[in-house]
Parts: sequence; structure tokens; C-alpha cells
Amino acid sequence: MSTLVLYGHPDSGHACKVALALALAGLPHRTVRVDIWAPRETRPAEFLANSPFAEVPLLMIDGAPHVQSGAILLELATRYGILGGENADGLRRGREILMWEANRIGMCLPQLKEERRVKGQGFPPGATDWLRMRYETDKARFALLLGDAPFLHGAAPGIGDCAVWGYAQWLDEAGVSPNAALTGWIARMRALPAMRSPEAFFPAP
Ligand SMILES: N[C@@H](CCC(=O)N[C@@H](CS)C(=O)NCC(=O)O)C(=O)O
Repeated sequence: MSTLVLYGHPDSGHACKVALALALAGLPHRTVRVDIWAPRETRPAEFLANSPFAEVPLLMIDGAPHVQSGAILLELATRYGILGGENADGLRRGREILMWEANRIGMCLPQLKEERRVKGQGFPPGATDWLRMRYETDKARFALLLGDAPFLHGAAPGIGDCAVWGYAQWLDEAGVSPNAALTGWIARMRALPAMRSPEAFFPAP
């Protein structure tokens, strides 16, 4: 079994995506909480040496660094044959959702959440309206992607569900509303036995 060490923080939806995947797959791992609000130079030396942008998530697999949440999810799925990585169809589905998430819903939700945290400071005029407009399209597309299935990967969640969960868990904080598809999916995600709060995924030391 590999040695897995995940660096993250509860305020990072990107880190939560990976924490959730590890939890759903039951992969034993250690987490290290990195204070993403503290100056970069104060972060742990091993983290700084292995995360090129000093960003979470960083997943060390047997001492080798893995960064970028989507790439990490794909690595986990393919390496361990989990969460869609069990077969070619599941992996294709995972890749498609990850690309969509990164370009669309996973772009606007973190920005909308941040805009509220900083009360709009530094956001140019019109930016929030544009992000909200994109979110309206994204939530309609989410419903199309989900269809009648309980999860984006079908009967059980996969890496695509983990990716979307990262920031869809914070719709209130982003100041946007779900549609029926998102409401149902969020409830099912929250009910998963492996689901934890961001704080529980990355407890304070
Ligand atoms: N594209 C990256 C985004 C990672 C990212 O933006 N991480 C943020 C937290 S959500 C971070 O570490 N910020 C701290 C900093 O930049 O100093 C991914 O998918 O992993």
C-alpha cells in the first residue's frame, strides 16, 4: 500500500475534492493542514519544496509530489482503479466531467465565494454579474450531465462528483441558488457515509 500525505486546508474546495476522493475510496492517508491565509514562506518546508505555486492540494504518493486537484483525482482513479477508474467508460466520464468542472462551475463558484469574502474589493465592475451569468448556465448544464442518475458517475459517485463537490458544497457562501438537480445531488453527497465537513477533512493540529 502506498504512503499518502495530503496537504490542504478546510477553506480550499480544491483540497476538499481530493480529501473526499481519498475518503470515498477508503485509501489510508495522513493530512497536513497548511494555513493558506498565512504568508507563503511560513508554510511547511516539504510543502514549499513540492508545490510549485505553494498551493494546496499537494498529494505526496510514496514521496512523489502530485499537484492540481483534477490531475490528482485522475492519478488516484487510474493508479488504484477507483471512483471511475475501474473501467474505460468510468475513466472517460471522469475526464469529461473534470474538464467541464475546471472550465465552468469550478471556475465561477470559487470566484463568487471569494468576491463575497472580500466584499467585492479588487473585482472589476461587471465581474460578479458575469460570474453569476455563467453560473446560471453551469447549473442548467449540471442538470443535463446528471440526468436521472443519483450521481454524475451513475449509481455511485466518482472523481467527477468529487470535483464538482469541491465548491458546490458552498453555494450559499457563493451567494447563488441551486436548481432541483443540484439540490438532490448535494443532499445525496452529504449523506454519503464517507462525507466529512471541510474542517473534519483538515483538522487543526
Ligand atoms: N488549479 C489548482 C488550484 C489550487 C488553488 O487555487 N489553491 C488555493 C486554495 S483553493 C491555494 O492554495 N491558495 C493559497 C495561495 O495561493 O497562497 C487546483 O485545482 O488544485
